[in-house]
Amino acid sequence: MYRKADSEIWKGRIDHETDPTYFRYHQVIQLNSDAPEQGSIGLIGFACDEGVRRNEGRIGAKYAPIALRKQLSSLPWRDQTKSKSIIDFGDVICDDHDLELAQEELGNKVANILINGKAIILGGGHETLYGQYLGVRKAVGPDASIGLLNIDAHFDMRSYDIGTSSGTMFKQILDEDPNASYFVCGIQQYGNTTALFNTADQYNVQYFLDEQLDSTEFTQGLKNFMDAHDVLLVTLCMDVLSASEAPGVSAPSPFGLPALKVRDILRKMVSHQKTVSFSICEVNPSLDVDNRTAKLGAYFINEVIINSFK
Ligand SMILES: [Mn+2]
Repeated sequence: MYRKADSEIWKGRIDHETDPTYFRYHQVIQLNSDAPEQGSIGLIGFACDEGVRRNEGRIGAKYAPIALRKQLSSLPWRDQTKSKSIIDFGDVICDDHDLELAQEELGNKVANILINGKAIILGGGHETLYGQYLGVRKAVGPDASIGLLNIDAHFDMRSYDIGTSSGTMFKQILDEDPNASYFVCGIQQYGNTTALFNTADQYNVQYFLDEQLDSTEFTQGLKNFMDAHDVLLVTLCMDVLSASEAPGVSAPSPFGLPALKVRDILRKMVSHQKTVSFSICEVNPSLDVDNRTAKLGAYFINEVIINSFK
């Protein structure tokens, strides 16, 4: 159910052995630290696509944690503050269809990381988000208000009467947690049924369609939502991107967002001082084209690292 971080994955070009201005990620990453320093960033993988399988999607996202690390490994390390340490804590694995147990285990790992810093979760199908939420809730206690920020083409608020999946997490959380609220942007008007829009209205979800993201209403709505909560978590579902820029996902969006737009929104979300955790979900390496989606995912992870912990 768990494998430790592997130094074999963190390999790449070396321009200089000792001068940090030449460093890339694989030269600064620490593995499986027992005593992380305060203010560190912890990476934890969630090698799971059981939620995607249950949601009748195309499986393969469980290979993403390794694919994302491989793409991140050779990116230049541009942290000019020199104050961040970054630690890979390995992967929680779901091999036996027991999604609920794996999500609980991910939650425990995330809560541990949050004791000393912030947590970046390498999903996994979007069911990763539920484990991320469990970890944040465990870390901050029951009374803190949590704002869930999702960049996604879909609401992921289906009924879970016949079981939870990668399409039910936000309904699960809102049903069981009165101190959680939900903001989602990038929703595709014709990528969700009318019933799902009705569910979102019924649960007072704040949502913005892909075509509304240049408006002042969006900018102001996002700011108000972030300011109104004690703690924020951010999740990025890679199927929000245009299918041409992110082909390696279970459910591609022909009218999805451009990568630069997602980068812009992501920077706003993760630079907020209340944001403690980010997850990247739904990269599916078995459907990818020339690692395009995994590489874009690694660039987003880098943006999160650079723009948080200021
Ligand atoms: Mn999603």
